[in-house]
Amino acid sequence: MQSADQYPAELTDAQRRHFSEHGYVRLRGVLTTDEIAMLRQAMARAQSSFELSPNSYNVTVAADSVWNHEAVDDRGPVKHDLAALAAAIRAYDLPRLADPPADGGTRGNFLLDTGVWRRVPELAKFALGEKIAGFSAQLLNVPAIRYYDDQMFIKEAGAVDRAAFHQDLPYFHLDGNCGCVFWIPLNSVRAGGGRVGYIPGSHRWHKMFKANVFISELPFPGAEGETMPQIEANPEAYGVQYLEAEPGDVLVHHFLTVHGSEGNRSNTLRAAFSLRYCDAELRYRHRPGAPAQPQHKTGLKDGDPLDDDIHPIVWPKTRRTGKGASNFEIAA
Ligand SMILES: O=C(O)CCC(=O)C(=O)O
Repeated sequence: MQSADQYPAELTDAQRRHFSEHGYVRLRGVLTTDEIAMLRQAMARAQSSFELSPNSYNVTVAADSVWNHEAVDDRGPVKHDLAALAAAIRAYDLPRLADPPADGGTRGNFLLDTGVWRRVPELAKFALGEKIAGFSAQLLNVPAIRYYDDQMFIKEAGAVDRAAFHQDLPYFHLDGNCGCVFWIPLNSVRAGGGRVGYIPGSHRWHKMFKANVFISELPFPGAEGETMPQIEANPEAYGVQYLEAEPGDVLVHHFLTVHGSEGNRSNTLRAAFSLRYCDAELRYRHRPGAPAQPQHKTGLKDGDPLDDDIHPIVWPKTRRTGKGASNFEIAA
């Protein structure tokens, strides 16, 4: 088997074709043991400073409050207005999406944080480095790549909350769809342990769906786009593909690919970083209803270039000027 140390910077035609046709691809064993160790260090640092983040959430605790009709802890002005979200969720009476807990298992938390690279130098070094940026350029087939942002998704043992099916673009303030997300697990992810599931070809549906509140199919108030079909009710009809993964593997999906995740019914942690890259030419476009991004630049108008410090150009290492929106060339 090929060692990740010798993993070619060049992706294979089959990998690029899979991404183009299906909207996702699993890159097996692409991270070295040193990279995995470094990312685990980054994860530990991110967790130990979780409370300091302007947009970290204990999703399980927040969801418990909402669905138990308790007051929600709305800490700090930059976080989501959880009280308003709670009111909307209760008004629509939509179920919380969760898998049944395993018999005798502990109950864990689903922890989410955004923009982790801004306070965790190990993650910044990796995310802004050439390896993943180079893969992005090949998958998106564009000459220059910008780092958009990241999220950290931790599902502790017994964190049975699911992530409702969604596309990522409706959460991003961008004027084109040419981007991809690298989902990097730091432990083995098996059936029932929090796998991500993708709908093959959904990036070619030519649809944008409303961003949802993540653990329920309720769209964010004011979100634009179509209503997401009820995929959870009938995953077979959509051909959902849940992927297992090992440390060293990286799953990549397109900004428009519909995906969601299982709860973690296992007795081990499931921790992943999700790194987002886009065509360097993309510009700002305000996305009504998308969650606030307290670490992004404020006051931008539609069509403004993105801020190079907040969304650095990572491929190649030279600066370019933006020429406007671009869309991924989708195979017919
Ligand atoms: O890690 C998860 O459970 C969800 C991941 C996800 O939805 C994403 O990376 O966009």
